[in-house]
Amino acid sequence: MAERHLIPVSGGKPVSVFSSDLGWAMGTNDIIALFGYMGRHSADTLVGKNLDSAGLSWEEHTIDSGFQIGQNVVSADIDGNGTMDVVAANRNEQVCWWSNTDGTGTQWEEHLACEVADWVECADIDGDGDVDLALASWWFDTMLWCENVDGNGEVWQDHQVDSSVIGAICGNPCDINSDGYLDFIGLACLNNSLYWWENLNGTGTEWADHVISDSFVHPQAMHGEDIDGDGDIDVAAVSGDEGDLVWFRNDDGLGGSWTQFTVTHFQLGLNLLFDVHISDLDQTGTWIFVR
Ligand SMILES: [Ca+2]
Ligand SMILES: [Ca+2]
Ligand SMILES: [Ca+2]
Ligand SMILES: [Ca+2]
Repeated sequence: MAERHLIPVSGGKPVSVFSSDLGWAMGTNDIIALFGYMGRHSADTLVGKNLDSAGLSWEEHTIDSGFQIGQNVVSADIDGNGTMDVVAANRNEQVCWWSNTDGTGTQWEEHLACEVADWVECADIDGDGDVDLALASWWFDTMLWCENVDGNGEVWQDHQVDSSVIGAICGNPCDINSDGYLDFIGLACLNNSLYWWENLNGTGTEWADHVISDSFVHPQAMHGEDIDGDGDIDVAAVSGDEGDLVWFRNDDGLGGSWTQFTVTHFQLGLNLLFDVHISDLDQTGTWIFVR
């Protein structure tokens, strides 16, 4: 049985957390927590916590105390200067990023990237070497991405992937058909469907949609990872209403055929599963996290 460690936070219940080395203690991963629409409707705060090498000592830092109704938070080097920056989306369809200006995690400068989405993940969608934003918008039923035009996060151009995703959440970039081009996975919560979109030419300007499942009730989150260790990307998903955690096997390694397996069923009541992530924390196998 794994040992459990509690990381105390002063801001109530975080709506999204992410791990990244923000530079407070070099070489150790910090935790970023976003406080959003659950329990905190004012003075929403983005905080990071400093970790010692054993993960037992934490210090709280505020990155921004004015980011309202946050939805999710991630981290990547948006301006390409070698420091890990912070990116978050909120339910006002705003996607902001904070530059870690001196690389120590103590000085942050806020930038508005776009106002078209409420879910963000970071990846080099067009393969030109800089970090772009993979986006989903519940409000606009759209999956899209924003191109980091000059590579320093100052100028962004949005590109549509699919504008008919009813109840879109979670645009997660991963290479489903193993051709070297980053594809998208995402879900239509109100259509009970999970999809992937194929990045046809590798530049993110042409996409083809493919169904993973059209009968998964009210999906809330999904994440791509090689769950069975056979070299291709599979997909884990959670249903908030049903309390189901499942994974879909990428049968042919090309995203053309999927088989659903149930991991577990949670007796949690309604709407209590919000997120799923996959990681090999201890190099002994794959762990699936839900929240
Ligand atoms: Ca940076
Ligand atoms: Ca790019
Ligand atoms: Ca691909
Ligand atoms: Ca696999």
